[in-house]
Amino acid sequence: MTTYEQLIVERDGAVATVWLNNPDKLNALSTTLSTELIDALTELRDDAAVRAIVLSGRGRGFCVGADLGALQEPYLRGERPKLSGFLRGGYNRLIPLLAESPKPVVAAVNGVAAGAGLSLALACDLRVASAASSYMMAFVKIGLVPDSGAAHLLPRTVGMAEALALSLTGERIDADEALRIGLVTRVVPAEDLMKHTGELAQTLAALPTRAIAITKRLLREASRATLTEALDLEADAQDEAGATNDHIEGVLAFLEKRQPTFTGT
Ligand code: LHQ
Repeated sequence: MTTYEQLIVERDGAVATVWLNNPDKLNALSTTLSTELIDALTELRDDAAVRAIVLSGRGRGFCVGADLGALQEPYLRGERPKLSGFLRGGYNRLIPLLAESPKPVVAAVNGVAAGAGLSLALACDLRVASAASSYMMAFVKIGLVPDSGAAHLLPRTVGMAEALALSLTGERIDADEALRIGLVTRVVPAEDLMKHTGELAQTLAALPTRAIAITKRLLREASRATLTEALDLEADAQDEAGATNDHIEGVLAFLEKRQPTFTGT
């Protein structure tokens, strides 16, 4: 397996856990970290033995977005680099590797998730929150706008009213408030975070992986479709799912009153 400078990838059976590992800066997305994350997620996407992914941060932060330290010198020199190039070359490649991953991706949010770090969490399918975590649409605090998918993902996750409130104020909210507005799926004590998330990921990894991939794609497509179009998308997707070995296994196991063994095929 590849080794990284600011990333740790661990395997436990069919579950891969990806740790952001730039703890002194609360896992700010240095160029190294975001490049390594793109490489690791591409490798995991293409590895059939991996059937669920967990994303978490080492130290007291989950991820605080762009490494602002890298901007100091150019800004002090009076340079005004175009930020679109930075986004298109980096985060815009990274975010789909999470949001459109064919495998279920669980964020284990251990600490503060700010700016593009919150976007990373939003791009995961499920967000399990440590009671010690916090959330901040930090962009406005530095005169920027939501990026790395947050403009799309946040209103779809918490609704437009809460998305506007978080985005316009840059207010930092705690895990309980995040749960109340639907930003996270579950809050657990800090010391239970990885145990709880690991069990959840193992459960997901043992489910029909192809059906999960198709479900993720279908929900994305159907949310942009009319009802008539969605019914059609569902019918086509059901053909795909119905052609998997796991569908046959699921039906036969039910009828034979036994536990199914899904292979992800
Ligand atoms: C950091 C960072 C950080 C570097 C904490 N960078 N070191 C797109 C296009 C192009 C450019 C810019 O950005 C983007 C997308 C974005 O992500 S924009 C949003 C960028 N992120 C932020 O603005 C968040 C900045 N950080 C904070 O506001 C605070 O650190 C929070 C509220 C997240 C946490 O506060 P505390 O818990 O009090 O921790 P701290 O501020 O003491 O930070 C600990 C260390 O981490 C500290 O370093 P030091 O050497 O002093 O111990 C910080 O400088 C460093 N750090 N965020 N983004």
